Amino acid sequence: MFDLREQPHRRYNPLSGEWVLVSPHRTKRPWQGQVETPTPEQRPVYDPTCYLCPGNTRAGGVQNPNYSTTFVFENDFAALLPDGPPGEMKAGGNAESPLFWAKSERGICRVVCFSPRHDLSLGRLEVPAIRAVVDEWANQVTELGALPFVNYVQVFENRGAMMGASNPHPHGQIWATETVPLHVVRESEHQAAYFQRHGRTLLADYLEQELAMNERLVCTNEHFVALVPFWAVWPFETMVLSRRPTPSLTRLTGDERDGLADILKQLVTRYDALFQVTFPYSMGFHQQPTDGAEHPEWHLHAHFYPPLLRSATVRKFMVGYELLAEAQRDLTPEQAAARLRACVAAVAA
Ligand code: H2U
Ligand code: ZN
Repeated sequence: MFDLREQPHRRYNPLSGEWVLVSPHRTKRPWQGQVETPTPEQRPVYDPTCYLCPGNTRAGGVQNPNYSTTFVFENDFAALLPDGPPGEMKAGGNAESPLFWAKSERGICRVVCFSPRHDLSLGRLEVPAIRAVVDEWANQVTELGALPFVNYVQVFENRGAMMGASNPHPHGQIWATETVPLHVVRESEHQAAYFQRHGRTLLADYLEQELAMNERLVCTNEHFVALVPFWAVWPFETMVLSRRPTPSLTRLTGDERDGLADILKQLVTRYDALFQVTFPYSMGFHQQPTDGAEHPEWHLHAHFYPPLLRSATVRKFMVGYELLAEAQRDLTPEQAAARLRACVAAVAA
């Protein structure tokens, strides 16, 4: 019997069907539990040159209103457009060939400002202000998901220049598309197969066992749990799961929305404390397609994919073996969870 803490092994991701190579022998030294206190970067409350601040003019020439909570606008440089032929297939080369497929894709891209305050971030907003962001996300999913040609609404945030965010003003994006995108399709298939077989959501069963094992939990509250998944690829990757299996942000109760706001604050505050930096990441929610069907197999969750490995500047690169063969990590998910849990002192301070 091999030991997950000692020997190289591969772990299976039951949501995506992918594997990750784990090399724990390379980081056997126990971590000494040092807790760092974050020093918030100094940014002005209002920046006259920021295209997201209230009252300012955006790159496209439109002026933002003097908003006081959240503010949503159509992306001025949208990656997708709502007009065009519906899902039309076209061969790019030889019309008869199956090797040059293309399919038209319609969609809507929006930007969500989390707050009028230029100096804050998702982790530094008060819980009621984060709750307003949760409500905005849910409203957007309802509104965009109701459009006849929209089958999936992806809510996400790129945070930090390292992840390609174009501006430090707290904001995220929403892309609503005609096609259910690749990673969501994979998770749909695996959750559907599991639900059909067991009559429970894959993530409800997973969460129950994670709660019992208590090895990879980062923080919890009455309605949500944040943990480092068994199959995490990025060093400090986490997942946020609802305790009650619910397929969508739109189905959360008021109390659950408060719970989500609270867990997001707890988690992001820990990230910021870990290396004393506004932790860069891409995060986003996965939920049921908005194709009009019921999706009892879908269990709402968020993924956080942060690139940092050892410090504010030392990041993990997905290169070499990972690019060519398979994802790999040295730090185990259990070690990563312990380090994020240890940031609790800094969070409480
Ligand atoms: P990111 O920081 O995650 O890149 O999101 C910012 C988005 O805001 C980006 O997609 C849009 C960009 O197209 N944007 C506008 O719509 N108007 C602007 O004036 C500047 C940026
Ligand atoms: Zn701003």
